[in-house]
Amino acid sequence: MAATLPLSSDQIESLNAAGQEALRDDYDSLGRQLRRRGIDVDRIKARVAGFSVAVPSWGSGRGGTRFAKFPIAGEPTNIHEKLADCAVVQQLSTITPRVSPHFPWDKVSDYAALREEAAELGLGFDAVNSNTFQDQPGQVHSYNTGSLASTDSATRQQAVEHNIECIEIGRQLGSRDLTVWVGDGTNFPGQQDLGRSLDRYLEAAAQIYAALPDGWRMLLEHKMYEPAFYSSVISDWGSSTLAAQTLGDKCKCLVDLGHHAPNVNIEQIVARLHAFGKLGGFHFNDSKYGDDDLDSGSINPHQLFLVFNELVEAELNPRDGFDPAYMIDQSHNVTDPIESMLSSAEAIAGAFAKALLVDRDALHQAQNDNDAMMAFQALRAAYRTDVSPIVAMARAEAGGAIDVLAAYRQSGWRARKAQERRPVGLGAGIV
Ligand SMILES: [Mn+2]
Repeated sequence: MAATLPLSSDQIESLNAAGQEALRDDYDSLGRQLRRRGIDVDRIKARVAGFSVAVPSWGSGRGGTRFAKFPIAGEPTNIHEKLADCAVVQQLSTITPRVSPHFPWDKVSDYAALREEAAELGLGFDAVNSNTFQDQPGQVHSYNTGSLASTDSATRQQAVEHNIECIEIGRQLGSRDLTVWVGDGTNFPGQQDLGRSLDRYLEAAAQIYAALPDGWRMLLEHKMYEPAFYSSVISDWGSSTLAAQTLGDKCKCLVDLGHHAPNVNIEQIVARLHAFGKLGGFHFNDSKYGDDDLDSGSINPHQLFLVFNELVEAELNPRDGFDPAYMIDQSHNVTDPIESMLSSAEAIAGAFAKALLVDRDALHQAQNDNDAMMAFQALRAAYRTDVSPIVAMARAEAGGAIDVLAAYRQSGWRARKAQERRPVGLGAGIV
């Protein structure tokens, strides 16, 4: 099907034409530098061109905190407008070809039509996300006592049925993963029995697991705190792994960068989960103090690189079908969400490219020799390489923009949408 892309290809091409010569110069220069290190720049570029990361439908809107959300004019207010904005990100960046939908936020009456609408925009669908962390209008049982781990059996059943409905919607959209994150937990010591709440969660989650179609996976996303501030039922990768192991082979863990205590060694968690065939997905973002959901690579790009270093190691040593679902998961509180997703996609692809530059033989040799300094230098040499010409060249060759932000701003997309779309209301808005 011929895609009907949202932006003018001519405009992108003419902007690219102006930057083509400088990019070629930088790319060739980097190519010479890498050749001296025994690396073929075109091979790295081909790997970057083959890389992709999903964007969440809700990421196309402004996020907020529990205090406030400050919407911008021209924000999307329904799944159709969200898809259009995600298509802009894909057209310019060329590495975000799939959208991860969220229900009930993205509910429509005809999912076959929605799938077609996305395909016409050059998009497919990634993991389906269920939502049992807030109540919806007309909902019979409140999640104020929790969802899958609620003490109320009817509430647990409602949460199970919602997840099964998400699987059914996902089947129609062409998804193959269900991501389950629950806000269940407590705010007071003693509020719930820590053991029995996990028992209830596991019993309910097993009912969802039993409904998984062939070829589907259930991804458990852990989160240390918020909305529960004393204890979360699936608080960390330990709880997540134990739950995934209890539920079965089709259940994997999903690591969200921001869902850990400050300074936790997340790259090691990646390695551990992979070692047991339980790494099912990764959510990219960044944080300074807690689960800030800041833009990927904006605070700690070195950590992002180290995570990708483990993902590349994992890919080279596959166990139990290494095929993690990658997604950007951030809250865009002060930027145009499209610009944040463009900038983040570039940061993520760059971290992947740097991880590909690591001299694995040198690294492994130094590790075997217990040469800490040279092992570190193998990583350092890759990390300090400016890979932006590789990422930009891969993008331009795929029809994207050399300078994604300049191309987006020149397109006037948001100003046009501000005329066409209805305004978003004020209010609190945790994404
Ligand atoms: Mn997440």
